[in-house]
Amino acid sequence: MADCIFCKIAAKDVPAPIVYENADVVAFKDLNPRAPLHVLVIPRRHVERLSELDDEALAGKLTLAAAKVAKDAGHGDNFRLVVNNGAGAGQSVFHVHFHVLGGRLFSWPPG
Ligand code: DGP
Repeated sequence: MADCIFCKIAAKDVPAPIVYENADVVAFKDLNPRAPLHVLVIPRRHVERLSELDDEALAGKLTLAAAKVAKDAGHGDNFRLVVNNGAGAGQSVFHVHFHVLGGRLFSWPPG
């Protein structure tokens, strides 16, 4: 989508520290990290939010890519996966993304 910053990152029109990519997904470091490991995993295809993602295979690929990113960063045993779905849940970029967070302790419930 023309105006989507994450589409531009996936297309490499906007630079970002990409840590993993394959034919379907791209993973890059968050601009405003909230943990020593904070990577965003996105589908190359523009989908606004998780509740609009209807491709089970793609959902699986995003999940497996997130686990791989955590494992490759040395946090495979302890990491948190977060999806903010909708503005009320904290979503600010409307291209679905999984936050992969690791490298510190996390409280529960999340704020
Ligand atoms: P959310 O609030 O769940 O929609 O998270 C959006 C995240 O995207 C936020 O943690 C900051 C990150 N972000 C926004 N713009 C950019 C960007 O241009 N580059 C990178 N690397 N991250 C970005």
